[in-house]
Amino acid sequence: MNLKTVVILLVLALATIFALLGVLLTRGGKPASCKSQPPSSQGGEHGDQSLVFADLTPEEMVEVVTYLHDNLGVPLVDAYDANPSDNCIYYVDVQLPPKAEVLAFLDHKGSRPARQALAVVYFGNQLDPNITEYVVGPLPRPTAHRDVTVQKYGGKLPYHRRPVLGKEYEQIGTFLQKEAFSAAPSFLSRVFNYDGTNFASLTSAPRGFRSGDRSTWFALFHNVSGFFLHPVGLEVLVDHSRLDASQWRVNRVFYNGQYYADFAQLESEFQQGRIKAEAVKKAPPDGGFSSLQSRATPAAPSPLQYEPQGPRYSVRNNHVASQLWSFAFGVNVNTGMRLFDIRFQGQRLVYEISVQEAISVYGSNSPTGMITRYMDGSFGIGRFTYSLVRGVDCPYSATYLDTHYLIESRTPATHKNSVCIFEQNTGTPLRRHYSNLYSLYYGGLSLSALVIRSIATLGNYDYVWDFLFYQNGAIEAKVHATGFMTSSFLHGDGLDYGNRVGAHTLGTIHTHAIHYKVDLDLGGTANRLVAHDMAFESVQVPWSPEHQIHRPRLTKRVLHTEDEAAFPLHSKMPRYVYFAANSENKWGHQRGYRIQIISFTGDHMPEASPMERSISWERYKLAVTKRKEEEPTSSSIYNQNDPWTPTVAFADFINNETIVNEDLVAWITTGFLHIPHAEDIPNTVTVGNGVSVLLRPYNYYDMDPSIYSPDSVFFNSKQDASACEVNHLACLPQSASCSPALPPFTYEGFQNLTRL
Ligand SMILES: [Cu+2]
Repeated sequence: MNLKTVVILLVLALATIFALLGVLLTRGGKPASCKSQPPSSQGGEHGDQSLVFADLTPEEMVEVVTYLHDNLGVPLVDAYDANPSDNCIYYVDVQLPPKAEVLAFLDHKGSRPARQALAVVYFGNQLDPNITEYVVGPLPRPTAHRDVTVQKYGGKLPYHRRPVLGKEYEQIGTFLQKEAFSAAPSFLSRVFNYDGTNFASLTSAPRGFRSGDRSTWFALFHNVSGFFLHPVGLEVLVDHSRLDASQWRVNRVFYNGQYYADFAQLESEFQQGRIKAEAVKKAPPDGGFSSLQSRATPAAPSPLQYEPQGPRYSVRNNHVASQLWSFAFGVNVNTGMRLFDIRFQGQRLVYEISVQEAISVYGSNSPTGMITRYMDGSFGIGRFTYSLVRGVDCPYSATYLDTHYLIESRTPATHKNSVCIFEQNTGTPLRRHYSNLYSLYYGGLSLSALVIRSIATLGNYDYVWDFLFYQNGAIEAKVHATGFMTSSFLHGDGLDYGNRVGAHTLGTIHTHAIHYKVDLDLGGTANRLVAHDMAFESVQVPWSPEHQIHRPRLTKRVLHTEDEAAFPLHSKMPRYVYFAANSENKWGHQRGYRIQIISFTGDHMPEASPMERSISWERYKLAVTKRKEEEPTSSSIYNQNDPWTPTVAFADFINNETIVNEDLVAWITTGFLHIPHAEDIPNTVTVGNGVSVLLRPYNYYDMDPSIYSPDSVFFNSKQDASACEVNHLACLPQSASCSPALPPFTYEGFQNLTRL
């Protein structure tokens, strides 16, 4: 080989290296940003009709508060500062118009219903203290208010049923710190190094054993990050039933398995050496095992979803629309997210779907744990719907919306980015088939869902509330539980009530149950409820009569009354229960939507319990009743503090009325048992802790409507599947090789703090 050949080979080699480098660099370079589409170019149609369901605007809230201050004729204290013996506005929320008025407006060109507010007022500064509910209107400039309490509840609302204000909790804290604890100075300082700040407390509820009681057990924890996992073993029962806080008393004290009359007795027995003090190691400020701080440094980002040509849904005011779906939404201050007028391909399927209540019933060998039956609606699922974190709580590129509340304050609070909406590709096929018999083809459709979500944090727990809309016409209401468990100090026979999850921490057994209201309207409001199931029949084989076979047979039953349509938790419910319209599909079947419940509930509470009626909705996995304006909700915020005389007892809704060709509501219970275990530390995970209700078409359409989805993929063996004209997925390298324009990360969730 001469020198010339060597030089030529060298030049060729270098050229190849540069060419390869060029290719690699281009591939590694940042692709162009995705085309941004005008927000409504791919979504569905919006009118302003959905505003009939809209939550109050902050301006409307202010108008209502101003009106009440000017017109109630009594002094009103700002609820933020109100003593139990004051009058104050507890909350103001929208008062939705009756369904008949709304339907006349939406469907029959009727006039727009008057816009009104519901104001709940505590009258503590009266001879006969009570809670009064007013409808105030018309908005935006109210001119009248009407007391609706007796009409709604059949009588006045006794004052003792009122939810506890933040101010009352603060006063209890002050009472404990300034008064109660001062009777046990050496016990507190020597056992806990108590310095006036290093305790956190958690309330229990209900607060006693009979109507009128307001005695609450508070469990004390080390005040560190994730304090729910750091019980100190000290719990205190405070009677705060008197309206004058100076008359509040400690009724009982509990420490490490023993009960004491008060702190003075505890102190005296401690000084006499009769108390076995458990040496608890001081927790670090970040909580140690309860810390949520990452234990690893960030590495490569997790997979992201993006919309190459922008969102395929749009949002205007409280209305969401995609090519297939549309609905209105709101967040009720007590019960949380609710949707109205859900339509698929323009046809209404659901008038209302809403969360009614979430309850947890606890067991423990400590008093706070064993008495706890939290009814979260009373604490307020909506008001504790906080800012969502982009990229964790919802996809990074989701649409985020603010919500507004007026509760325990004269002024509205805005929770930024507390509702998110997105379309999600689950990465699973909604349907698919590969054929290699007789003909070769493939047909499929990716499973993507339009989702609206909010997350409520109720003290220790976080509930993720989702409503999902699928391309086959199905709707799913889903809830996941996450956040911190609450715990008891491990002592004695504690392991009969849960698992040990820390040095002194008992994760206490509890149930989660959630109640949904689903007001389906299929082809109008007159619907019926039908059950289909399967039974084996024993038959002689026609061609071989000496043999018998057991043949599955379809059983069909129309459920005629509310009693027939109420399915107790442990009853055998037909596997197909569906709402049927007064019309038929192409094949002569009544058009229907099936209710499918994904739930793991067990016993809710023995009916012998004096408080069972207050959660009697949980007796039934499904109950279908005739819809009534007088039966708007299955629970009440007043049930928590007086469950012995429930303000709303759902069981009373079931009184054998006919449900054939009536406007029907399905009330659905879903839930699960939670035995906290080591892997609930530091937080319970959503995986496996989700339950849901599915509304699925059952002969409603003539075939699966997803066949019309533009996302469908089909090709056969004679086609070139890699050609863009044949298969839209083959276009992706061109049409979707863009990088999403991600908005900057922002978070404004620490601006509306809960008072503790
Ligand atoms: Cu739990």
